[in-house]
Order: sequence, then structure tokens, then C-alpha cells
Amino acid sequence: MIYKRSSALFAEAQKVIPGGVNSPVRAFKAVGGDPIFVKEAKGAYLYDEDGNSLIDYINSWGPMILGHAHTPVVNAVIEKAKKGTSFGMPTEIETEIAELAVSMVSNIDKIRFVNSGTEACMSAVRLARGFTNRDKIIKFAGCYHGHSDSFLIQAGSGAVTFGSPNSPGVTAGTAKDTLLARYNDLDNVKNIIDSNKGEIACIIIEPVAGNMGCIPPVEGFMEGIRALCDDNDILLIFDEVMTGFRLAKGGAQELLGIKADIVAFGKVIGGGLPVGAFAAREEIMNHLAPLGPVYQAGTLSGNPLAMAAGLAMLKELNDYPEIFDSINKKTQYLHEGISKVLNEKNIVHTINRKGSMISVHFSEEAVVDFESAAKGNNDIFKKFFHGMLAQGIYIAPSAFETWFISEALTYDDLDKTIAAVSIVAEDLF
Ligand code: HOZ
Repeated sequence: MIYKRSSALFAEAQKVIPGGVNSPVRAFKAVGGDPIFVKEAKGAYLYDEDGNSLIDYINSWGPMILGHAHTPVVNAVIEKAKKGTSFGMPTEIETEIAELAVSMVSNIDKIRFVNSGTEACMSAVRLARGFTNRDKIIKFAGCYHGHSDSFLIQAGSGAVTFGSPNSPGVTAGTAKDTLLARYNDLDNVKNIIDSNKGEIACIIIEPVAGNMGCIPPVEGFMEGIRALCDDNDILLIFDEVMTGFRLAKGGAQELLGIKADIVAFGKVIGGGLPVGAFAAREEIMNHLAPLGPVYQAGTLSGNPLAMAAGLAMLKELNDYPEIFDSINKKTQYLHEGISKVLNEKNIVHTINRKGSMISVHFSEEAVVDFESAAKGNNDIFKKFFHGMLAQGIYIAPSAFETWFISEALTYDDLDKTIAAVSIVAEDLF
């Protein structure tokens, strides 16, 4: 494939945008080469600036559950835009989407809309601190909750790819209140709680981790976390930015059968527009301004275009719940197909999958936490990424990310992907 125009656009972008991108992972630093500049997308396909078409497994890092430029979502945005794009005043549609979201997720009474997953997680933690009158939080190595200061401590996703899991600019004062735990290691969490009795406001966790590849919780881990929170009056925050409205109508909470105290959403709840949200039972949410003392605000919060896109998206997922089963089956098909091919070619690998999230690790040991994820062979991953790209398949440009399956992918697309793996696998070593 030719990427001449993408490379030219990247060179131009680097003159005026740091690293040529507005979010680091996009720069391809983890895999080498120049990033692909996308021109448009429809359904399961991306069309780049050089005229190449690519089967998309990023899906805007999750939200395109129904595929790109899904007609009801696009139409909802067009119609809304004709009536004004931002008011900084309440609108009816905010209540409409709030009612729908609350009806889909069993344990939330109220929801506040913000503009991104970062904002949602940041605000959820502030609320937890305000509610409990405690300062410390527990987060897990390799989990990524956006780029607000408290979370850039052993963070996953681009933060680890670019060697800044602990970013300069985060003060020691902020960092000291973030306690770091190992994913899937309950004893470790228990020890941290025991050493900080009565000081921990919340545990924030991706209920299925998606920023160190896809790492599902091992049996008993999330149940154990819930029990530890209950026993120690700690609030449990699920970061469902990737999993919310994807793994089930009620997200990972429904799939795992665990109820969090506060849930952070993003991406999906805006149908791909810039939206985040956080939600909880009434008692907790009433601590937010203007009802309570915990402050959070924003002119673009509840923006009409974002609300229209999100509402159109949630309505489809609510009205056609068979979509969840369908994308899960497609993901399983892909998993089995890729496994078969890699096994036939004797390529050491581990595939992690939960629902419609999946990741391929070139590692022989189980990938259950950040440490084991980091043991994957990155040189092989780079070759795999570029090989797949040459075959017209776009996967996340880092081993520390997840592939997201959309309903727009056909079994023919999946077969093409498996066939591409077969070709690429010939040349991996
Ligand atoms: N941190 C995001 C994925 N985990 C990537 C965001 C982006 O580049 O769009």
C-alpha cells in the first residue's frame, strides 16, 4: 500500500502540532513508521488519504459499536446542528438520554454528562473524595483512566508506550495520594488497604482492562474488590469508558454481576462525539453542585450535538440487545480463527478476550496484569502490526491497547482478517 499523502500530511502536522498528533498513541511511535491519516469511514471500513481502504479494529477506541457513520447517529447530529450547536443552557434532550442511560444500567439513579472519559474519571474521583472525606485512591498499574494528574501513576495506554507512566508535571503532592495496586492480585489490594486504614476514598478500576491489551478480571478478583470496599467503607469506581454499553446494556457491571458505587462512561455514550459521564446512586450524586459541595462544571457538558448522537446510539443498543450477542460471537470467531492460524504456524501467543474486546499478545505466559503484558515480544508485535496494515487491516498501533469489534464487521471481513494473519505469520520471525 502507498501512504505518500499520509506521510506528507504528517510532516506538515508536525510543524504545528506536537508530534503531529492530538493524542500520542496515534503517532505510531510504538510500532514505527508514519501514522495513517484517515479521510472518512463507513461501517467497518476506514478510507485513508491515499485511497487505501482498511478494515477497522480500533473503532475510535471503542465507541463505534455499530460501525462508522451509522445512519441514525449521523442523521440525529445533522438535524440537531440545524437548531444550534451549543447554548450553555439546559436542554430537554439531556434528560432524555439521562433517563435512557439510567434505565439501561441497573444501579445508577442519576448521571452527570461531561466531555470526555478523562473528565468523567477525574470528576468521579473528586466526588468519591468529597463523599468520603478521604484523600487517597487506589489505582492499578497498567490501567488508564485518562490523563488527569492523579491517574498518571503507572498508567497504561499511550503513557506506557511513550515511557511516561509517571508523567513529569504531576506533583509529588498529587502522586502521594494515588496508591498503586497489581491488577488481578487481591492480596496486594488488601495489603494496601490494611496499611492505609480509614484513608482510602475509592478504588478506581477498569472492570475489564483495555489499556494494557485486553485483560479480564480473573475469577473472584472483582468480587473480592467489592467485598474489600464494603468492609472498609471505600467507594468502588468502575471506569466503563471502554466497556460501558459495549459488554452488555448495563456494561461490565451487568456482565460480571458486580455493582460499583460510581461508574464513569465515555466515548460510547456520545455515539463517537466528545462525551463522558459519571453516574451513581442518588445519595452520592446529590453531593455534586448545585445540590452539594463537590464542584464540577462545563459549558460544553450536555452539548446538544453530543447528546443527539449519544441518544441515537443508546436507543439502538437498547432496542436491539441482540447486537451484544452478535458482536460477542464475531469476536469469538475471530479469536478462534487467529488462534488456529498462529498455532499452525507455531507462533507463541496468548489471546485475551472478553465480550467484544480482544487482544493478541506475543507471549507464552498468561497475560493477567501489567507485568505480564509488558513481557510480550514487542518486536514481533511491530512486525505483526505493519504486516496486517499491508494486508488492509488496521489494529491498534501498540501492544498496550485493545481491539474493538463492531457490528458492522461481516464474517467475510473476519475471514479476510484471519487470512491476513495467516500471510503475516509466515514472516514474523
Ligand atoms: N488512550 C486512547 C486509547 N486507550 C487513545 C486515544 C486516541 O488516540 O484517540
